[in-house]
This record gives sequence, structure tokens and C-alpha cells, in this order.
Amino acid sequence: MAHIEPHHGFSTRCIHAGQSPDPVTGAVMPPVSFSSTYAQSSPGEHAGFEYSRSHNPTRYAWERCIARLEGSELNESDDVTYGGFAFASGLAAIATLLDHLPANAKVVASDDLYGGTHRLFRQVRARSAGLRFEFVDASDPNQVADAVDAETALIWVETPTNPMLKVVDLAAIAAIGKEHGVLTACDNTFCSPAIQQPLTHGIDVVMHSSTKYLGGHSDVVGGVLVTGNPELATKLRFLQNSVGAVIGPMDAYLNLRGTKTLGIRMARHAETGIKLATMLEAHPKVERVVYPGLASHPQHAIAQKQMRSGGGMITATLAGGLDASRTFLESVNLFTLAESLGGVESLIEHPAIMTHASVPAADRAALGIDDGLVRFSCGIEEADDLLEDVDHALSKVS
Ligand code: P1T
Repeated sequence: MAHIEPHHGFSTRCIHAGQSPDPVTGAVMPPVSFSSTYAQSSPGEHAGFEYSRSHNPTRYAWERCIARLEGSELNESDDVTYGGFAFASGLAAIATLLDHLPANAKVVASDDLYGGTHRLFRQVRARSAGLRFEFVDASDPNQVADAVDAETALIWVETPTNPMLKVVDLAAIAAIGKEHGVLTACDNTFCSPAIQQPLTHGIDVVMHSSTKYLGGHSDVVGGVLVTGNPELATKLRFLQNSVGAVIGPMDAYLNLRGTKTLGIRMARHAETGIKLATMLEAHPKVERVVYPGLASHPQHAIAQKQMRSGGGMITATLAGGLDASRTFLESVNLFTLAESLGGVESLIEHPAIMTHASVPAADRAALGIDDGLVRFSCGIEEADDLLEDVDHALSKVS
């Protein structure tokens, strides 16, 4: 295994963490290990691999890599592959974490969340596990502290949130969790560890939809959990194996490969992000722009404290409601109108009709997810080409 030194920078870790040339052939990339089962020399005697749901070398390489990138300090001897756990999707990762909670527990969660997370919480686990969810504006830590009670087992935040890009003070949330003995978890999908490492702020578990920036090429669906806590890691390993929502070896490989370029991709996403957000903010057909890197962002100071850049996601409200947003979304050329985010190609979408349709209309209205709202995922094409594309599409809006 390449020896990662404490002074090694982020991109060095992206390329080497958790990986080493194959000991048999010297192959530089870990082989994709498709075998579902492993031969034993005598019952119970094997090389540490029994069955692929429980143990898979390609998945392990990916789990070690993402655990290191998120700053988990656990090592191999803890038998938990560095505190990283990879799942078949982001939602599978969240569902498995929810399986850690006792039935009927309370979860205090950000009010603005990916629509599918909302649906899993409210329409599935509230029924099947009796979990109770209280949604608060977690960008105000006092609201989180006030909602935590003796029944609370988890504080769940996204930051920046999807799609309103509210920024949550991670150190403040971690402190509330520690004060009350409540587990804290952060969905770090919108930042990736290139921009923000929640464990370093005291958060207990980091979650990703690795479908997004980690995979980075819109060609794989996956999810991860990472923790630096050895007891929790042991429980998550047990749950990952018991529930079985594991990532397949080919998808683990694609995540591992995509993540090699995470450092340089995120730098480019963010460079374009601030340019496009600045342009949109000055545009007469745009009512409001939300981007953590803009001084106008309500939590800009917290973003500067815990994020290395503003990232690649921008949310903007066009003047003129649905007619305006529809015309605009039909007129872009380089931006592809599609769900998802975080790929090398620029994507754009309409949260109210697309990614957040499963959030009740009243909640959407309260959060500002209205008909004029569009969400940009800046890719790594030339920034000038993207700005020209957006400017041209805005010129079509009457
Ligand atoms: O799609 P999946 O890999 O299961 O991940 C779910 C998920 C979890 N958390 C966040 C913050 C997400 O954005 C997502 C998926 N989001 C989209 C598909 C989207 O377009 O917003």
C-alpha cells in the first residue's frame, strides 16, 4: 500500500489512499474482483475472504480510499477497513445508518434535504421503524438544540443543503450532539472531502451519494458512510453485511477511479461556480442567486470557515416563474437538463418538478423551492463557454 505521510496533500491522497499495485501481477489499478465467493482450504480456513457481500477486495480499496479522504484515522488492524463503508446508492447508505437507530427514536433533520432523503424518512422509515422526524432550519443551530430531546438518537444535516444551499455550522452541530449524547451525521455530497471534511469538525458520520462528485462522470450510482469512531465502525460493518445493500465491485472500481481526479475537478467546478454565480447575480432576469462563495449568501462567514471554496452548485430564482424557468431550461445547450449533479458535464434542473417533487408542496413553498427556481451543477467545460450558454438561454426568457 502506498505510504501516505501526514504532509501529503489532498490530490496525492485521492490517487494513492487505500490502494497499492496488485501483489501478484503489479497491476497499478486494483483488479475488479467479480467472484461472489472464495475457496476455503478447510471449513472456516481462508485468506480473510469468504463471500463477496461480506468481503470484496475492490470494495475494500474504495472504502479505504474514501475513509482516508474524509479524515477517518482508523486503520486496517481495527478490522473495519479504515471506517469507510460503500453501498449500492446514497439512499442505501442513509437507510443502513437509520438501521443503527432504535425503533421509535426521534431524528432531528435539516428542513431542506434531497427529496429522496425526505421520502425515505417520511414515507418509509417513519412507518417501518416508527422513527419520528422533526425538520428544522439547521443553519440556525439554536433550532437544532431546541428540537433535541431525550428520545433523539440522530441529528442529520446536509450542508450546503439540496437545493437551497443553506450552510450549516458543523462545529456547532457537533457540539450539540456531544452535549446531549446524540449521534451527528452530515451528508457531504455537495462538497466532497475536497472542500469540506465534517469529521474534522467533530461530526460522527459522513455520508455521500458517491453518484455525484466522487464518481464524477455520471456513470455510476453509489453511496458511502465514513466514521472515525471504532465502535460505530464495527456496528456499521455489521449492518452493512446484515442489511446487504453493498456496492458491486464494478461500481466500487468506477468510484475509485473517478475519485483519483477529485482534487483537480473540484477546483475547476468551484472556479466556474463563482464566475457563473457572479454573472447571474448581476443579471436583470434573475431575482435571487444562492451560492456559498458569494458575499450575499446568508451564511457566507460560516462557509468561509468550513469550506475551502464555494463549490460547483448554484441555485437561482428567475423572475417570471414557471414560464421563465421552462423557457430557460429548454434553451440551454451545454448544460444538460437532467437530475443529478457533480459530473464533469454541466447539468441543470428544476427542483420543484424534478428532484424535489416528493417534498410536500407546502414544505417546498416554505423553503422557497418555487417554480422560478433552477439548480446549476457547473461541470468542468471551459467557464466562458458555460457563461455564454447561460447568457444566451436567459436572452430567450421574455
Ligand atoms: O441517488 P443516490 O445515490 O441514492 O443519492 C441520494 C442523494 C443523497 N443526498 C444528496 C445530497 C443527494 O443529492 C442525493 C441524490 N441527489 C440527486 C439525484 C439530485 O439530483 O439532487
